[in-house]
Amino acid sequence: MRRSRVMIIGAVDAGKSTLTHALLKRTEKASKTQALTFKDWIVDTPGEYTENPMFYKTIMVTMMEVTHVLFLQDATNPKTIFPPGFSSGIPKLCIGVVSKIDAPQADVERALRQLKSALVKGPIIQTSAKEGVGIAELEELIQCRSYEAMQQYVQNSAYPGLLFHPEPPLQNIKKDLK
Ligand SMILES: Nc1nc2c(ncn2[C@@H]2O[C@H](COP(=O)(O)OP(=O)(O)OP(=O)(O)O)[C@@H](O)[C@H]2O)c(=O)[nH]1
Ligand SMILES: [Mg+2]
Repeated sequence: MRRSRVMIIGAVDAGKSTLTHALLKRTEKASKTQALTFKDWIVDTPGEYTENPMFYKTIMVTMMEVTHVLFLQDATNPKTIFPPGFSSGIPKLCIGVVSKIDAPQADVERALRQLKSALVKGPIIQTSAKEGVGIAELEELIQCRSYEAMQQYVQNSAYPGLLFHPEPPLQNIKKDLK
């Protein structure tokens, strides 16, 4: 099987380039991304491309070349740029990624809510590219080539910062508490 290829989308400053370098084990520091950037098996995008519908067409065309699309949500950003159900228009394997969980002002629960709204279905993983947290697990998720395989990976993983959305309803809740 050919190697998985991913595209990373998300707001300006969400940490897309820093995550790209972490996944590629490169030590260079990220600077502002100006255009679609092909780095090995990763397509890094400028935040403006997801923020501005004018660029949607360019993004969609390039997306055809990848197997996975990573939706990056910055845990320190109260805002999200992803419209509800955004992933439904993307015929690729979508993965929600929370970035910057190490930051003091990170609000991981908020980022998870934002990604659950954007993603119809798929895994959501918490990461810190700065501290290398969740990066190995994200790499393994990217090796999975179906939603079923990703779901299985999530079920078997010991990493606590990982869920599969939508989560199954809680079992054994006593509906009748009378
Ligand atoms: N604390 C913390 N900061 C991070 C992390 N990842 C990225 N940053 C910081 O966030 C800022 C933006 O990072 P970039 O990787 O350039 O963001 P980007 O999404 O590529 O931005 P654009 O190319 O402008 O769209 C930089 O100052 C990074 O140092 C992280 O895991 N933790
Ligand atoms: Mg960038």
